[in-house]
Amino acid sequence: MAVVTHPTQPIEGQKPGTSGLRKKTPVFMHRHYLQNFVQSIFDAIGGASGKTFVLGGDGRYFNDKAAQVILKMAAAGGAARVIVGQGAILSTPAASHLIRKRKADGGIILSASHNPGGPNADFGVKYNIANGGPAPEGVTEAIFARTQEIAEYHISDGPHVDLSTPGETTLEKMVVEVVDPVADYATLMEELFDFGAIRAMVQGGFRMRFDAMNAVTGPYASEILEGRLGMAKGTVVHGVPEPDFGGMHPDPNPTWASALMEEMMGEAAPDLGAASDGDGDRNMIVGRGIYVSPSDSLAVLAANAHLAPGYKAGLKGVARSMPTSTAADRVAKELGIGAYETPTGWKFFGNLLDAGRATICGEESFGTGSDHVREKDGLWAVLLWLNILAARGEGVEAILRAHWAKYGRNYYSRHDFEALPVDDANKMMSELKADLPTLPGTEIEGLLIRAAEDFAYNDPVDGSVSRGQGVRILFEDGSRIVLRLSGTGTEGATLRLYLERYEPDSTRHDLDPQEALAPVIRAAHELAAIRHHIGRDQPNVIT
Ligand code: VG1
Ligand code: CO
Repeated sequence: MAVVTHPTQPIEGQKPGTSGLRKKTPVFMHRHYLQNFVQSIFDAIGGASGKTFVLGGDGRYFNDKAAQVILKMAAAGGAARVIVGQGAILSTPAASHLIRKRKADGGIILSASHNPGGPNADFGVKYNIANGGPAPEGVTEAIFARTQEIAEYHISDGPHVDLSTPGETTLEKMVVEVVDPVADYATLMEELFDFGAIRAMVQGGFRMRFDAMNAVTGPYASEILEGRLGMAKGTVVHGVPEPDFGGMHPDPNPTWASALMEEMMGEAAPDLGAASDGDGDRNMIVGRGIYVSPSDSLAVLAANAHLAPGYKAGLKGVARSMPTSTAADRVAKELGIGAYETPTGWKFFGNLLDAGRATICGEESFGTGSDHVREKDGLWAVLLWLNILAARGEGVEAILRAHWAKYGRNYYSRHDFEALPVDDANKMMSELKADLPTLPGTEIEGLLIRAAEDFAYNDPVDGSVSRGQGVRILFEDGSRIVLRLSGTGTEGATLRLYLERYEPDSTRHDLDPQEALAPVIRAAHELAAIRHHIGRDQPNVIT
């Protein structure tokens, strides 16, 4: 066994986006592509020598082979230990937990999250730092800079490591420790939530459906929901992770989880429906006959978290991404705690969580989480909902309606326009940005514009500034429009249009969100001249 050094050359476009580097699988499988990026990670963090890493992924096509390459490169770099999930499987939140629990120096997560998997679909690599969270911009920029100048990579020519059973082996001088991917995570969940109360609710006839979408949460949900909480076998559907997610698009929203939506809106709907994404960090919550928008879910969880043992001392603060609705801010105000607004992407919550300023965080894109790890956590959100349902003895609809009655309803929707020509999308955004200074004080569709800006974030903890994080237009009545281009897509550009309107009057809380938002939607199309630039006025996905 020996370390071999291969020449390589800078590869264009290896710039980590919202959540790591995402490309088509064949791109990642192309000669040296993965190796180049992994070596750039190790170089950017001052080498792998003597360090401990966590490694795992969502099980998508190429997950197993990529894991072997990374193990051999870590061994070549002199890493002391790599803790890897059995079968190279770890959900993103479980990886975050392992990094923290084992005090690892960092971790590599193999996933393209909610993007489809398979030989012609998507793959991704993400580096997480010692706090368990996604590398902050300073680190991802250093990684990118390294990809621009790299000349060689180092890899062991040792044999493939058997990852099929827990235990320890060595590769070069590095220990490879294979661990059960579920056990530690499930134990953490038992510490945070009142499993006894949830079990009692289940024994009293409570039923739920969890759609794992053939992705990584299957084994976690089966162990926790059916195993430890005693729910009926079959509660978890699509529970076996498959390399191509069984052809499913593992994005838990009403469009891609349509079977679950249909069941929840039907006659025989169970009490709670939930789904998770490819790597287990997202969640969709549906009550019997009622969909809970992710922004509302964040607000309800923040308002009720104290009912769970892990949060009984109350919250230190609530943080949300800028495009997420302001419903959570109203809860923070009522609780007298801090409310923070960050750019899109979980990496921006890390400092607030580490500094003890925020306890619960959320994004409109079906991501919610807390300071128990440094990633969003799909099953955590489902369990917190279960704990709240058990503690309050009420259903999802009653809880949501009571929330709106108390705080008002923030009607909210996101419209995605996918696979756009990159130049058209960029031109639209730059023309809109050029118009921003002229907008305040003007009226459009009966709405008066109060402010219009390209969002910049000043991190209150480390003082770093992140610019160009999305255009937002704020109206006098509290309505908001946000436009930004996706940083996770792999085909052309994706325009995300976020729409919000506040309705305090509880006699008007039963509108269809698209109807309630109609003037805001029209204003957005006029202001950005969407049809003019991209030739379309209908989105592909509405959430
Ligand atoms: C999307 C979401 C964002 C989320 C990111 C990663 O990014 O909008 O809120 O943090 O995906 O989610 P973008 O740049 O495409 O809008 V996932 O579940 O990686 O883990
Ligand atoms: Co995800």
